[in-house]
Amino acid sequence: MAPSYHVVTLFPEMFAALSGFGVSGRAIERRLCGLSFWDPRDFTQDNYRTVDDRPFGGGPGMVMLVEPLDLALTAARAALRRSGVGAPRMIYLSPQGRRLNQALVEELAAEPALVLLAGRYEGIDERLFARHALEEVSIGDYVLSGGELPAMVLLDAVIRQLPGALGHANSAAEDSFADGLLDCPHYTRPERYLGLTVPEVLRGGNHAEIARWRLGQALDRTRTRRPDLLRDRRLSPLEQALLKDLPGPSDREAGPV
Ligand code: 9WO
Repeated sequence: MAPSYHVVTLFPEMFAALSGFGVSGRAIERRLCGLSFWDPRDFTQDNYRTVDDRPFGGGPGMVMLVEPLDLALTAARAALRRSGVGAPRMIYLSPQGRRLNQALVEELAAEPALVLLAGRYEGIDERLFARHALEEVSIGDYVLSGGELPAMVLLDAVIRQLPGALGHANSAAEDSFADGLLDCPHYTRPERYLGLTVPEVLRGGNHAEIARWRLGQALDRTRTRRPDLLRDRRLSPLEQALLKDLPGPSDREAGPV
């Protein structure tokens, strides 16, 4: 069965950015995964279809009502139950959460289903956490105006990992991040642009040498820009040798003038 992704959101139309374009749009079109929406407003009982109210204790802004969210999450879970999925991971996108990284993306891409909750306003009534086992996931340390963009970021990263989402010519396993390193530089035609040339090694056809150069570049960039990534990663003997041969941080080339 293809995995199914369920999003609880007041703004399902925003997800056209995910379902209408590129790799994710194609994957959904080709039924490599399902994408459905549960609008808390459809689970309100009052004439005004109220989904928010003022915070107890005072303060600015509004808080999302617990009941419409509870009913929307319960409906999503019931739909999954009917399709044979027992206890889906349920994720609330929030700056308080575990930071999203490629390891978590790969974990989530192996799940048969995910339920995502995108909040709005100042947040959700805390009692929702007593009703549902929500994991909190953050895409970075900044505040947005809602969880929809983070939910789309997570789904985009997950969907491109699904078998068949990328052409077999470039599989997700080839991504440099899959390897725990930053990407190497890329070049395409022309060979010379305003006096700027393509590294010689890439124009020769020596594929082993090209692979070695790319790995060296990826290691160099990772050491310079994200040394934290290297500290968390074991290095192969080849990688250790390449790193030793790289110029130290002191004799790096100057940037553009
Ligand atoms: C709004 C606000 C206003 C005044 C003082 C503190 C405040 N906090 C917030 C807030 O966190 N609003 C959130 C908006 C409520 C939940 C949805 N929103 C959200 C999610 N903003 N940013 C995210 C998010 C999610 C995942 N990764 C990064 C950011």
